[in-house]
Amino acid sequence: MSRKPGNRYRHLLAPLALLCLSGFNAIALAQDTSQHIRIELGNNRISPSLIEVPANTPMAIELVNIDIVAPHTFTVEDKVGNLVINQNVEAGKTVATELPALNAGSYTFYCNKSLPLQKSHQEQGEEGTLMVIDH
Ligand SMILES: [Cu+2]
Repeated sequence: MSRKPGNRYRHLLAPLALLCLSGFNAIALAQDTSQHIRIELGNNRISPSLIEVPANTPMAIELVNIDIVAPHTFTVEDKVGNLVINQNVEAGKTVATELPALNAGSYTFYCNKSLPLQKSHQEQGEEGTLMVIDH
């Protein structure tokens, strides 16, 4: 049986590509407003789970709901519990919006959906950390 050496790892390429596409890179860094941040909602997570943005700078964000059934939200509260953003995204849809300028600090982002008698989406893993950094 002969095997071409070049084909040896071909079976690994598709899974690797999928990992990359699925936001396996867990950190999004945005240096300035010329960039926008793509954020995926669904499958019991929000990806990337760590997002870093500059302080006092509104940032364009693209919210992609990769779930084909359920709506999800991208929700951020400030330190006293006021909503900074609470954007709903229907199943399979993408919403382009803006993360408002924020003071430096660490914020939690999460999905605020929940169904009766089930853990909330946040409790199921749909959350992450937004680091707002002074420059
Ligand atoms: Cu959700």
